[in-house]
Amino acid sequence: EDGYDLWLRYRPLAQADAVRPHATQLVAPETTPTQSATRAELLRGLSGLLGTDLAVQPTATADGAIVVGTPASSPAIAALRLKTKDLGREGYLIRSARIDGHRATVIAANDDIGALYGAFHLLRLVQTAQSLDALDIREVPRTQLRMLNHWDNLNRHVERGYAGESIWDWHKLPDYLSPRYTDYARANASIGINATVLNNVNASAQQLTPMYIEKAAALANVLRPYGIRVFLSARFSAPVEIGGLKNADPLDPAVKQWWKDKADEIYKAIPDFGGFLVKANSEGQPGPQDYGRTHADGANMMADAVKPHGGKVIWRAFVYSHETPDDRAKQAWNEFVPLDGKFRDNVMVQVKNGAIDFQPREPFHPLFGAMPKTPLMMEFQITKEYLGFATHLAYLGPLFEETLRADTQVRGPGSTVAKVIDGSLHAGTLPKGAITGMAGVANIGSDRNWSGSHFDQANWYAYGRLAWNPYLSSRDIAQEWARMTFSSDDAVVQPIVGMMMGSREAVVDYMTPLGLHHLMGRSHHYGPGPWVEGGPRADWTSVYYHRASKDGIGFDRTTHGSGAVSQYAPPVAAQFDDVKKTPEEFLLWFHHVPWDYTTKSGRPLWGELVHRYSQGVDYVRGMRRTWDGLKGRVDDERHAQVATFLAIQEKEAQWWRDASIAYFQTFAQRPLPEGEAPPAHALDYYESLEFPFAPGNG
Ligand code: BDP
Repeated sequence: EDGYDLWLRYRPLAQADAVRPHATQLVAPETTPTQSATRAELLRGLSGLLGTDLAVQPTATADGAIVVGTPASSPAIAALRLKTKDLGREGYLIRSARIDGHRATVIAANDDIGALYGAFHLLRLVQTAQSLDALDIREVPRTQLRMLNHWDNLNRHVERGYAGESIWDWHKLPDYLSPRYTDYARANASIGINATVLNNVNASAQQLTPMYIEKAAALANVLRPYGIRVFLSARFSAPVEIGGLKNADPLDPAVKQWWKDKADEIYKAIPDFGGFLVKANSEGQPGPQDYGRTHADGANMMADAVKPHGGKVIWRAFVYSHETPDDRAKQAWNEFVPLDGKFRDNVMVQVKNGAIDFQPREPFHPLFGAMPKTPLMMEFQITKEYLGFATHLAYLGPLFEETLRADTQVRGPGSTVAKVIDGSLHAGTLPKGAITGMAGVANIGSDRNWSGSHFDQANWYAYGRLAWNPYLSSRDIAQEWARMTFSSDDAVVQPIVGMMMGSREAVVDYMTPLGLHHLMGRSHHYGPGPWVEGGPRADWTSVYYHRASKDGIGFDRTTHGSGAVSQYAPPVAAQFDDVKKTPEEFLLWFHHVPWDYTTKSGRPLWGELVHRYSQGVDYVRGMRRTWDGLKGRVDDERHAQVATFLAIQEKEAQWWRDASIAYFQTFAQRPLPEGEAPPAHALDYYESLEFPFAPGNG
């Protein structure tokens, strides 16, 4: 197996005998493309899993029928008079029922897309060997836009991509539609993803030219039956670059008209086009501030252009100014909070999970909860820019979950980030009909296994499941995924889930323990670079973030330091302001702490730091042992690749530990704690390593 089939492998199931009586025939309409996709998926899945061919019937004539549809598409479902009304367009019911006197399993929805989602759910039940007796399932997604952000360039280079080239073969589009696009759509629909931004946020204006609109339209046609709407990243200066205008000032009538015309042109080609994603005035990208205007001026101008077509504008809050020398962690809040309530109702502001940049661990972004009148969309990074690229096994479910469960306390205890994202926390203050959503920076590429490694598929999967329901547990998701992806045998699943659940924490330990952050190699972010200093911007260096000196280490963001803590609600601010109350995982994020500060373990800070680095490496050794023990129980091809990647991970974890310890010891000026091995090389060796061809760089 090469991993192409993802979690939709549909290999013969050990427990097939128990399921077969529930899958004797299929009653499913086939008059629309979505209905055809639903029927085809059920036939493919069930015949693979059960080794039987289901008879497709117009009505249920025997026990064990699977009956799928909407009240409009299926007379049998209409006759059941199920309460489908409050399911919306995408929700569904799965029920054990009697139809014409026969035992049946019913998948019912209001719309074809809900039925497709229900079909994938039923397949998941079978794949994970759950009983199909007495089913009574009701599912409605908690967020409306569940979106992937591809950071794919038109030349197929993927920014921060570690899985080969872009999946989009722009050159051969619109004529050649790779079958991969359909499999991409199936995989996404299986986890409820319903939107995709095809191109990089560092956008090329070319994407909006007629030739590329036509190519995007061809992709939209493939994705549409699976409920996936296409969005495009828009370059703010496009009116100048491809429109021949003198400027891109959002208040200039000619600029407004240009975007209106552009929107009309796109909607002609893609009637259900989702809208624009915009990165503006961030990291050198053009934006409204170039003309003395605000983010709201820019977003609203574009929102007005897509509004007549039902489009959205998703405006990113990942901004930090070129001029401000202030703590970078504070800048998005400073720029956006004053704009709360000033955006059009079809604008969403997309906020990264943390205020710096997709680090192995960050406290939740202080914007969550701070803009009660603006729909905020979560932005997670599925691709592992800062977590070891494709070769390190790091299951991101716990990272996503930790952020979603974080308590902003803005409306008292229990004001979780998940409740900000699903709109429930600010239901009274958000604009009427405000949209909710989550975005994940995709880890998908042209590699045969899609994500560059077998285990990185789990991050795509977990992201989708949490976008559908931000309250799910990452452990449950790991169980599901491992069963579908590797084996339904518990003796395989449990060790794999065990490996996965601690894997992200291990990366934190061997890269950036105790709240350290942004210590990766300069610009490519491969390997350790705590010594990185100088260059164009202080906040692109490591020394800016760790601030190590003879007296201690860490970034003082308290009220005595940068004051970033004050951007959180008072109870959270008070907690982070107090070194004793700050959770240890954020210690050096918020505090500059002396080397002999006593940590919770009783070890002095220096000893604790070294201990964490070693603990991270040990965890990887443990994963290798566990994985070796699964040889012969997982197919050889995938087993061998994972084993090799784990060996790479151990080597690189050791490199991270050794280089970091060698570097920080020059400040701590203390011996290594007893029993800790010295770094394999001297510091200058680590500093001398260069990786000009590391993948994924901008
Ligand atoms: C950083 C990446 C950079 C992206 C930027 C962004 O290093 O390549 O362009 O975020 O999100 O994580 O815009």
